[in-house]
Amino acid sequence: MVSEAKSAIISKMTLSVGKDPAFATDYDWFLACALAARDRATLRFLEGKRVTASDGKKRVYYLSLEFLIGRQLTDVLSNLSLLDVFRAALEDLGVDYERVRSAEPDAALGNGGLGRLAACFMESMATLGIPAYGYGIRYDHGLFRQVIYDGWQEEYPEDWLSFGTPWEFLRTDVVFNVGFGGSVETYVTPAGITRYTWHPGEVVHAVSYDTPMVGWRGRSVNPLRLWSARAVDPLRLELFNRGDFAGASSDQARAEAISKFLYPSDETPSGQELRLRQEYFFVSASLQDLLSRHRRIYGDLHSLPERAAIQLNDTHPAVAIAEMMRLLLDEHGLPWNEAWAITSATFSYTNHTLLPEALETWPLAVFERLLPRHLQIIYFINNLHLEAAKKAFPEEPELLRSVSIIDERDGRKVRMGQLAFVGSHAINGVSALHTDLMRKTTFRDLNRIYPDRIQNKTNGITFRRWLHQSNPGLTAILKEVCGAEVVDNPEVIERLAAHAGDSALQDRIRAVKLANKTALAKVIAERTGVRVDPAALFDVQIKRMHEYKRQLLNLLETAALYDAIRANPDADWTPRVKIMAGKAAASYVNAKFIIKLANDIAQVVNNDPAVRDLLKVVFLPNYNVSLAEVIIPAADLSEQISTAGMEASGTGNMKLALNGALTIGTLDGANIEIRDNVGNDNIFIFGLTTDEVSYRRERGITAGQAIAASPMLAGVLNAVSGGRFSPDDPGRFVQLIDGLRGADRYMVTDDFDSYYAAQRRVDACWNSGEPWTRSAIINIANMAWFSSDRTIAEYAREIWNVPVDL
Ligand code: H2P
Repeated sequence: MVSEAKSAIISKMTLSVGKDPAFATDYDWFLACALAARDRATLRFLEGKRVTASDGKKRVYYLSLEFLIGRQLTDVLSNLSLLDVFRAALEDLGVDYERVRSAEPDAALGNGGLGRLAACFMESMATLGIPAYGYGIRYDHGLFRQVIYDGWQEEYPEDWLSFGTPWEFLRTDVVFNVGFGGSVETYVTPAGITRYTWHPGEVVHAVSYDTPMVGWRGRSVNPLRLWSARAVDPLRLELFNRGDFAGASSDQARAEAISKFLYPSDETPSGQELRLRQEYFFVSASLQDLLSRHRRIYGDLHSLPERAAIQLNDTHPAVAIAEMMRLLLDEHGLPWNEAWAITSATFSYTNHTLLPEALETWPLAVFERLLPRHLQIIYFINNLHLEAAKKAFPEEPELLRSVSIIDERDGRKVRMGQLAFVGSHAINGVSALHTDLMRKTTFRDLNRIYPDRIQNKTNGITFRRWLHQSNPGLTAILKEVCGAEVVDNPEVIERLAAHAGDSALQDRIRAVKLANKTALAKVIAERTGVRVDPAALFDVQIKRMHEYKRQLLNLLETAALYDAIRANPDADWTPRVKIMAGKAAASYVNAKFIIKLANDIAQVVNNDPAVRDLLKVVFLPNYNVSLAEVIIPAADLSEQISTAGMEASGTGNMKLALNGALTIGTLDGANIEIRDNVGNDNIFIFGLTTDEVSYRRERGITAGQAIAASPMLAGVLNAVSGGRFSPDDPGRFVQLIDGLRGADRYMVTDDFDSYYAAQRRVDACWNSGEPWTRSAIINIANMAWFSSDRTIAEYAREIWNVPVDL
């Protein structure tokens, strides 16, 4: 095996990379290994496609604007059971696997949880043997690279593709035309039927690239098919010959802009025509592709719902409902009712947020300019939908406003959530609480009209990447204590619980954690210059920077703790390292100020000899999947402190608990289900509940009361807004803090005291030693349910109607 791998790697190095191994760089070795690994995945990949077609198996199509896959090499090798073999082969060749692995660029084709969920789902679908295609965009530049300069975030283009990627196959024969703009022609057939033809004003090519997604033990390999935009004519020769070189390539530049770069999720939607172009581009190509596959295999389109399930990952691909109707009506000549029956039986939609500003809408004018035929179709769908609503609830004209796909208030808009809901047979939330809130708030009226559509599918994470690969030390212990089958069946992790009090096991768990923390401490020193003690409590908050996720609450507590330590330096403090990482959308001013505050606090605290090693603050730049793989196994405390009702689920919370971190969190999203699984004694819950949050909101209770009641809070707000951490610019944080003193939309002030108190419970538990480790073990033991294999099995059975044996 090892010798085979060695010759495969050498052969790729010489014949594909074109390098003499003696002169190969780490990146060359990565290329050679990736190509050798891809060969092994490809045979299975092709075989899977053949069998699916010949056996008439139903396929799942997962449409997502984001796939946050990160690095692939370890994932692919490990899932093909070749990791040790390749490691040994490289060692024989005098090459260190770790360096080779790190030479791979991190594919950051997503923002955060939503994109990473799509990547975990692709892996789980392949693991469960579900034939699936992931469809998305092959962005030249993924999420921006974050550089922290003088404490501020700066954004630079990310360049994962600048040297190509060895994982993908270009499919030169899978190219589709995607149109934009133009006009719609109406005509009546001799049989008296009105038909429509769309004449787009502009056409671009969608070119496909397939990356194999390998399931555990290579059970199956599915394609992630990403579309790249190309101009139909790369160059306008007549302009070029006249010397207008820029004009000659302007069509190309306009077309290629579509797959140039991933939008950060919280950019304001206004004026972002390009984003709508991106959405329609990949949706149209994907639907054309899957319809042509279906016709090739089965002939007739009426059987589509039996052979295909299309999952919309949030509303970003929701225009697919209108595009499917257009293709069936205009291109394939089906009558409306048949087309609608096929569409609604095939589509399902996952909602990931209830934040009003994140619910996608498009101004009618933009929509009409870009997609005139689709707007007609949407009007038609809406008319039928409103008719049905009127019939069901004749006494409630108000209801029509809330369920309409067209928002008639301040400037008419298309509401993508309503469109996705109306066109799907199943709609799901991503945690029990979130789904409940969907039914009660945002989709309340739609839920009354279509009462059985909303389901819950609590998110999950793939244990292959987030436990086995990223934490081999812990995995080795689990194999020994729970049995080697733990890597195939996470449920046996539960066996660990019986040994939670065993001091030998506790010592081993602590030793693994310490080793992981030492590795993280090294990264922290390299990237920030700050030296931290691995024996201290590592307190971690890693996620997109957003006010509802309340990094600011964490920072205020840090500032208060700092003051408390200074006031009483000889007390029995728990040495802590506060570690934060995350990116702020480029246009999100407050989130960027919060990053600056984190760095300003770090500057003051880390350089104050009075606090010694009792408190250190670190903001790690450029958070991505690879960095998460280092931070998560090293965390002692997991910060999941969003305002109750605002975090749909969270998945970082699951990764951290699985790796033995205890959670400090609100009763929000999947935190509630984590608590139910690990038990109240093994988690630190604090803060307002969802009901209390809405009560305050409805009554307009603002921050005044909380501040008046808490001298510590008042003190810390004054300190931050008075320039205590920003002596170079004392007014820097006035506005940020004034936001808390006023509306405090995210109720930071209301939760401050209970958060501070919960942190002191954390200190006491940590100081007690044994009970902490016991709780950590109980957390690990009870996380099996959060495997994305469980989540995908539920989607398969309850939404997609696809067989699965789990
Ligand atoms: C979002 C939600 C999370 C959820 C995730 C996946 C949009 O991710 O906010 O609560 O777990 O989708 O369903 P994020 O905030 O991490 O970008």
